[in-house]
Amino acid sequence: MSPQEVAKQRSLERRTINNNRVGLDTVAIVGLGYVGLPLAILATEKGRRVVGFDIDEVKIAQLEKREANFLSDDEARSFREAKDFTITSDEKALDSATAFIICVPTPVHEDHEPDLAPVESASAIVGRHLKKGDLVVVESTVNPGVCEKVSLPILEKMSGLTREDFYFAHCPERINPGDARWNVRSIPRVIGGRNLASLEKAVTLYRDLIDAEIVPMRSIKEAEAVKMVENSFRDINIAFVNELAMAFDKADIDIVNVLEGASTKPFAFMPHMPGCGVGGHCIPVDPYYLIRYGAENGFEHKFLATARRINERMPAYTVKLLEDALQNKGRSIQGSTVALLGLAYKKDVPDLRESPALVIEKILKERGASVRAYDPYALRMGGFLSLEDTLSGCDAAIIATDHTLFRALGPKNFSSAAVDIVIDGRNCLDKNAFADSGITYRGIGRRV
Ligand code: SAJ
Repeated sequence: MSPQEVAKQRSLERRTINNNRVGLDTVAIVGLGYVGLPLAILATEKGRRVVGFDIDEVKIAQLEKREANFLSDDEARSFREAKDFTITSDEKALDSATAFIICVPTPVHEDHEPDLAPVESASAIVGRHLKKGDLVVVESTVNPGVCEKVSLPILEKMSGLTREDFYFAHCPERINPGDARWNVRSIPRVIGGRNLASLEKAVTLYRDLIDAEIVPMRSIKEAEAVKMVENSFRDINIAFVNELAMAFDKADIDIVNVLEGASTKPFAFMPHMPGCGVGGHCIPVDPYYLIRYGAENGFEHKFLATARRINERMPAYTVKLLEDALQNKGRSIQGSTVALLGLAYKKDVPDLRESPALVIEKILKERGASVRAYDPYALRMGGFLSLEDTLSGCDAAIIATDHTLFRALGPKNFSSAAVDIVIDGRNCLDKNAFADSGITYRGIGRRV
């Protein structure tokens, strides 16, 4: 950006530009999942006419009943009451929109290579309905450069317009599923624009939608990098405490007590918790994007790759803890019956994407155990419907997700089902309660 543009941008940071609100009254949200649906509902609350589009007709049929099991109570109520909210998989409905927000997932392939197909197809869909003067914002988490190298050319090709004819920006989503405090309305956001005009247009829209700080970045690439850094920061810090947990366990040092101690330092320490693995479609995925991006630029991200390997091995480490405990009792995994408590990738959400619990289940079955899985947020067809049913007749239990229901469990809950080994994969139980209980308690980096 030229010094004049930087100066102009600085002025942008100091003032809101209401005059740009005009022409952005009909907002289309493309992708109605964890990111897109809460944003669409918020836009309706802010008086926008909203077109919610998703290619998944089954999801659309469900949403037409104004139901979605991942919304907060407030969002669910707003969703039921929302006026001027078209929910469709019919592309034609996008013709009326003047602003398009792309909120599709960015997974990786089996080989951990980035899978940009959803972003490409969403860009093509928007491109077919793009008009002069419209705004397109990509919220999907992508590598630096993807918005301008992948999405923008597709928008131009499908619309027959050039990038000078419309506005283009990136505002990476920061949705934190299951978080009661931080949500789409309250999480500050960063935005990068293809040029200053695009930045102004996008900042104006988001300052109107979001009740939190909207921070302009100097480029789309910087905004893309911000999100990659945030999520990779989390993954490496989790890997650090997971490695510490495994090391300290051999020295009989309780990692949870140590982290609580370190958290008393009022500066320069952010606690992360060890556990049986890192799930969800963000934290275990985004570092691979950055690793790929580094390679494209001739740089090898050894640190990120190492952190990924450590976190990916935590499910197997958790099963190893069970194996050791069984062996200490002269038993083996082969032929044992194990209760797997929790399938979701994190606490109090119904989301199983990349969940470590599913990896633990797979390993247990490969090792010849029969697994009785139970998750109150993700009940399986024909599966166990209660904790008691799940535990009865089991040799051991593994807690893979620290749902509130499981956090309250104590030795009695297990002894009443004759379960004498508990592997706490989320260190969420009161370990001291297991002392003298006759039940073997092992956590990740802690034991009785
Ligand atoms: N986990 C640990 N130890 C910790 C924290 C988390 O083992 O100390 C595990 C969790 O159990 C879970 C996984 O990591 O399996 C990820 O959970 P999470 O709560 O850290 O993250 P997500 O995937 O639900 O949401 C993240 C958030 N990113 C960051 O916190 C940096 C959210 O803000 C992003 O918007 C979201 O990814 C996304 O969509 O990118």
